[in-house]
Amino acid sequence: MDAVGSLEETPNKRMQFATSRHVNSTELERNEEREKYSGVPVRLKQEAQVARDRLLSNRTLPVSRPRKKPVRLPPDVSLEDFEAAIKEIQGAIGDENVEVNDKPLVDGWYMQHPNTHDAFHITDQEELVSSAVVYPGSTEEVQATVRWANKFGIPIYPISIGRNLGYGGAAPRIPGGVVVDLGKRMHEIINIDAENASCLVEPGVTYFRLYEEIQNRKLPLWIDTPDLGGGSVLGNAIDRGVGYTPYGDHFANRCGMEVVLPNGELLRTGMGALPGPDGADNPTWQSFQHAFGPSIDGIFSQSNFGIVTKMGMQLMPAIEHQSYCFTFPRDDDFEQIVDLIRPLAQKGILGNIPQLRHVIQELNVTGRRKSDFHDGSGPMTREEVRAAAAKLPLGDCSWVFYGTQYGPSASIAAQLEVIKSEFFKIPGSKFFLPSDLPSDHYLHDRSLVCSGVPVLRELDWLNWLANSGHLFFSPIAPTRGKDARTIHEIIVKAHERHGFDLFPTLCVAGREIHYITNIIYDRADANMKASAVKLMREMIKECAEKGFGEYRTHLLFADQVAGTYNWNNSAFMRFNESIKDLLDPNGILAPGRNGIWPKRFRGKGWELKADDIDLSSIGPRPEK
Ligand code: EUG
Repeated sequence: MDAVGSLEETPNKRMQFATSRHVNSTELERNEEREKYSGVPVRLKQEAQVARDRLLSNRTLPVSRPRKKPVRLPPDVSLEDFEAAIKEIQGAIGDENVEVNDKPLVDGWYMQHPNTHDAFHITDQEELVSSAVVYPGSTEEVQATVRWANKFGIPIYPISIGRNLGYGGAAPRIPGGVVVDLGKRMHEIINIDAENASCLVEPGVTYFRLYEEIQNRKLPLWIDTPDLGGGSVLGNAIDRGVGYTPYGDHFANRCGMEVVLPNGELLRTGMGALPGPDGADNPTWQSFQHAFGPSIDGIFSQSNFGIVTKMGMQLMPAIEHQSYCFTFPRDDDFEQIVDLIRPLAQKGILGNIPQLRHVIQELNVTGRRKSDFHDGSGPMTREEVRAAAAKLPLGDCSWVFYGTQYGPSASIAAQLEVIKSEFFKIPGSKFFLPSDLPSDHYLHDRSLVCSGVPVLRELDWLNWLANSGHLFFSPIAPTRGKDARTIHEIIVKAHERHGFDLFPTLCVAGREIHYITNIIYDRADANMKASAVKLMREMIKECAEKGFGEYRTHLLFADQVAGTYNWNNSAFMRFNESIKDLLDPNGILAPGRNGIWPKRFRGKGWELKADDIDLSSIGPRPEK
């Protein structure tokens, strides 16, 4: 594993550390440690190098700048108490496993991502920053960290790998919170059970590593990976991320969890609650999700009720597969495409969750810059997209459907005949296999992802603008043409109002669509970032008015999104708050994450609501 390249471009970067009081290891040593568990596999080294060089060549911002402000302290904690707290946690888990965040912030790139702040800062880079990072090395040390946080009243924000990019990355919601980076020292693949087709992993196990390990052991098993392979298997599942084999619903394919509660107590869910013989883990922990009694796993997903330190995942036996795509000529074919997908998906004829993309993504997934296709500011026109798409392998079209079928070849052939006969009802639609397209076409990468091989291709989007950051808007709509059109029109108009290109990727299941849009902005352009905030705020609001809500969101929009789930006087949030206050009376565990605030912070001005457009300073605001 390799993090691919150093970002060391400013020769005097080390000098800027002069104000630093606690430097436990140098930047380089840290990178080496990280490579071991969080780097790219050898097979992707070359590709990663190319991706990195291309991204950095499109960066005009310096690698880092001197910090404008001193270390951001946790709320209500004096410098003196903070220093005492740091000493104490160093004593508990080792000096070298605690770092104060007083060095220049480095956004890095996907493989060398920061755990100090949001690399894709949507507000000022120094706003969503931690005061320190701690690296527990065991479940016991996670418990010790939690007890320490309770003692000092310090908010802690656990991350697994921290590549939740587009949703806030590794950043704490409260500036000055302490990031608990679990991945660095807790990255064991505890077990791969070939017969049961399952694994048990710690937070720091990435898709890349799990995949490589299964290949090394020559096991006929697939993992399920999202579009990018550097994330945490456990972290993505508890954030309810999505992949593209038949096991694509990651949280649905979990099996058994181990959780440190906010009071430091340790809990196992599912069959893990029943001790195995002679102190061993329960033999059916990774076999049966539900066990006996209430199913509580769900409350540890997209919450802040516990720190998941182990998770079981079911793995899919390897099988033959065939990826393909269809193109559709007109923007207005959209409704009919969605209505054709619905029965195919409900009947299980479509093999995975397919992606329906607008043709503009054929441009940006080549890794080329917007400026290659468009002069000046403002979004690309439809004519410009058309002219550029005409020169690409799929040609001038509007929508592209990327699907994959699974099973013995005769079965795949029969499935494809059914699917073709449906999609060919749309005049002018075309069908492509990977063999019909050049070797660098995106369909070849889809083919890998849809058979559980983690890749990096989707990073190429980020060359669109200089210093590109991105933010996902991720609402759920019914799989029905007219609903899909309603949501699409809201999103189109909002993007037009704010001058952004629209990049829709729809993950279409039988009953619902994850409509993912990737808002790309220049991190050096404060106005564009402010516009992206307004765009998000308006889309969340307008979609909610039609009954469409987000499945996941960036830290800074979590309050607004959570606030839209307000049926019956916000019964759902009141229930969450009851659990939060019961489990975490001191409010130390990830306050504000997923919009859940503990009593200590609730209603004290920390919430960022629909009308909070100015995010230039994150902290308690006067109540309006
Ligand atoms: C994507 C999909 C997601 C998500 C973020 C990005 C895909 C991008 C289905 O969920 O949350 C190509």
